[in-house]
Amino acid sequence: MDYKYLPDMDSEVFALIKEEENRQRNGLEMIASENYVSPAVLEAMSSVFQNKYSEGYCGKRYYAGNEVVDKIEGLAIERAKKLFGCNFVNVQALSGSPANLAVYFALLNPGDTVLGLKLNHGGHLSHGHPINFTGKTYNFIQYGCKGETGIVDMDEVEKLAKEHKPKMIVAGFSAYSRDFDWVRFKQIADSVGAITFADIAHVAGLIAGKAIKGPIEAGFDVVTTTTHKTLRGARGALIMSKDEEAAKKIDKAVFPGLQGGPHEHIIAGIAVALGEALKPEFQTYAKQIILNAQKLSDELLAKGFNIVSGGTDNHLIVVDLRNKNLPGKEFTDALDKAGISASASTVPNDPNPPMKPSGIRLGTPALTTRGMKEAEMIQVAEWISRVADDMENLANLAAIKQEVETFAAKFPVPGIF
Ligand code: DSN
Repeated sequence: MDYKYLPDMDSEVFALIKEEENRQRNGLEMIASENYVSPAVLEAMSSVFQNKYSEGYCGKRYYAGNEVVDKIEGLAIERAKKLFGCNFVNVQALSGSPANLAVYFALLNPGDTVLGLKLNHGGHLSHGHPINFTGKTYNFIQYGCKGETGIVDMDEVEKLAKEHKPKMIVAGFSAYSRDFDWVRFKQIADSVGAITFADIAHVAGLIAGKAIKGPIEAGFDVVTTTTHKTLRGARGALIMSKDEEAAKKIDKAVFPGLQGGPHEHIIAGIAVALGEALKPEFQTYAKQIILNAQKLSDELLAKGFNIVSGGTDNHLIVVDLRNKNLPGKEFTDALDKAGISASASTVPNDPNPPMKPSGIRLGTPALTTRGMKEAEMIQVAEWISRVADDMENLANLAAIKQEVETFAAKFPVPGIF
């Protein structure tokens, strides 16, 4: 971005923005939930929509002066409907957890029984973890992966559904690398009369880019997603639903139930990103993300790393580091010193607690946005392996960081000039 006013008006903030630009440009961003938005998305996010209060929905706002806001929010909604093939969309939820909260608040009563994937098998806090609001408010029963396979045990989902007769089944994840069997989830839910709710935050861009199948075509009732991961938009969320009755309840849950004024400048940035995702180039991007993740997985396997489930169908891999005797958190710290940003992750049936997990999660959406392809993944795997071989050696890490920086300079980051 070109900064015209900040350098003089607030040199302190400007310096920090430049510092963060350098960090993002010089390193390799492999946190699976992160990405780089386009300069057009950045511009829309910093527009004058920031100045407006617009509680309510299109055509029904509490304050005056929302005729243009109605148009931008309406545009975001129409683009989301077209991209995902859904009937109703709410674009006001501030991010993924608030979006999920709105769905529960709209469609459940406290104490209702819900099925969700365990956090340490790849699920999300908002899918019923006991320390989360969701786990404290609803009666979550958690399903997991089958044995050591790293693949969701659909027979267990069916068994738990028949036993507990949940009001809702949540299908979704934040650290899971295999295709979700949306069709079987729907069949199981239908057999016990449960509402189907999918959280596709991680893979929304892959679904939008037609690289993998999604839950809407499988007939799910409600689907939420953040907008800033593989979908590569401003940081917010979409709540998509199939029928009008549910959509009305969800709108009411978001506002006035949980939130006040929506962030219309962010909704403008989401509209721009959805427009980008509707273009054919986005489909090429989505497919390349997966090819890159699969190549990275193959390369790491060849170097003796243990990949949960043996590979990936999406944008991420979870590496079980127990055979390498490397703790996940310390390994991500070492990678960071070598210029590679990743997140520590539990592995299925992890013997260690979430704050000291046995694995790491690596993703390819951000590297793919920079134009990297399979050939570059070979090099990236080589650096990861070199860090693992001599993690305590600061000179080794500094030398890799230097190489990473020279390499990264060849791949521009959108929005950083
Ligand atoms: N923080 C996100 C992730 O990294 O998956 C989920 O909320």
